[in-house]
Amino acid sequence: MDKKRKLGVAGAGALAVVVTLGIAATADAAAATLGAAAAEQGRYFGTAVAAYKLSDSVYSGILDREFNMVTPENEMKWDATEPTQGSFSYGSADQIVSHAQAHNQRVRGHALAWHSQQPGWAQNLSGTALRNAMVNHVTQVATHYKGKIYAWDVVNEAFADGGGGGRRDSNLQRTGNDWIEVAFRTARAADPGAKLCYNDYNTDGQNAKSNAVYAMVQDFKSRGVPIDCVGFQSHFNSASPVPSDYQANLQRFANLGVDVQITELDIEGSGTTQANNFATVTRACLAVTRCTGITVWGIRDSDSWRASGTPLLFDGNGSKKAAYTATLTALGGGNPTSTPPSTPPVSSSSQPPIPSGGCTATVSVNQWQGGFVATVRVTAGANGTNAWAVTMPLPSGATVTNSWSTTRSGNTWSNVSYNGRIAAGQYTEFGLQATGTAGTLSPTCAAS
Ligand code: G2I
Repeated sequence: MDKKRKLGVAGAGALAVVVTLGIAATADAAAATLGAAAAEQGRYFGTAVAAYKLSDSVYSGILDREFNMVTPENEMKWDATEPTQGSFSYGSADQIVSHAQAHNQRVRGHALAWHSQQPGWAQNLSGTALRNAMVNHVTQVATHYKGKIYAWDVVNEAFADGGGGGRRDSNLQRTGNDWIEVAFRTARAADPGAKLCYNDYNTDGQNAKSNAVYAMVQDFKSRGVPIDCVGFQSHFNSASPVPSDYQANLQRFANLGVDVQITELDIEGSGTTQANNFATVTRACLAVTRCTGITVWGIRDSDSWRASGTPLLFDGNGSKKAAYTATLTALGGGNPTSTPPSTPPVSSSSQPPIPSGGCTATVSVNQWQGGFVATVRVTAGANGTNAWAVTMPLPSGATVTNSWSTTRSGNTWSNVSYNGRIAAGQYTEFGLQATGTAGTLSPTCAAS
């Protein structure tokens, strides 16, 4: 909604002048952070996180201000979580998950099965022994994080580069072509509440590699192999630029009935060119209904695996780059250029009051044997919202294990810092995971 128009309406109509004007102005101010702006579009905005950097206050300050999804950059990989066969080590990954939960951020798990970053013992296995080790690894790790993961990269980078359109050769591939579907079925059994993704690079446009992934997803959907999402890493530079058919490629995967996500975005470059590329990628995601979020692969340029290419949204000092502003603007956010008047316009008691606007809430439930995820959509009424609270009793026997983008007090679910403001007619979503049976949930919404 147009800020000037909204303020004009408030100014002209004001009866309960001071209070209502204040709320209307705030409600319509564009979101000021990446996470908040993405949330207003029903998406998340995430970043890769390294556990050892959480004690850096510049790093964690940006993380907690801007992002509402995190991906452990290395801490959930096989070499980190099972350094010795059968002996699991979750310290660094748990640190990231705890930090995320304390800051209302969700977690993308990365990655359960991958040819790279395997512990030495797994690199030396083959055949049935390796297959069994992989299944055990997926089961153990997905069970450890059950209820805490929004989406798992179940299998990472399993297809070959180049024109062949086939699988990448690896020790896992040599255990049999069905290793990927076995990994997905195993992950579903361990954590039925997590979305299960296939994740890869050089699949961002239509090419032989993405065609091969497409055929696999189509095959999985037709045979009922559990797959919910496809991740497009989106590591771009001059040798691998943003493809012109990027959006079309996301859309064709979404049309197969999976969510799509941009999972490791970085774009080498600087200035306006880089900013325009980030805006293009962001707009492509927003244009695809099932593109549920964007994750950048690090916070500051100096945090990047490609640091010399300065491919991220913050410079080495933690200052916002042009690429940051372009991304925020593409998300519909940004600092308002016009500020509300400091003194309210003179009111006239003959004019009608501004309608309170209010909000409505609807819920969708994904129920499985023993648990469910409820996703609640909060839609703002005529005035937008500054804050909201949804009342939604759960049936007895349902126990909440996790929630995101909300704070809970008993049966009341309230906004967090970044999603209280919703423009008129727009919506945000929050969610919860619980054990038990959802039954019929009846949310009611109150706004201020
Ligand atoms: O390579 C970029 C990404 C491509 N897609 C999968 C991602 O998992 C991958 O991330 C990178 C991390 O950003 C790097 O940080 O994966 C690399 C390993 O494949 C990570 O690099 C490793 C170094 O190779 C290790 O020497 C180092 O011990 O990071 C480790 C932890 O700092």
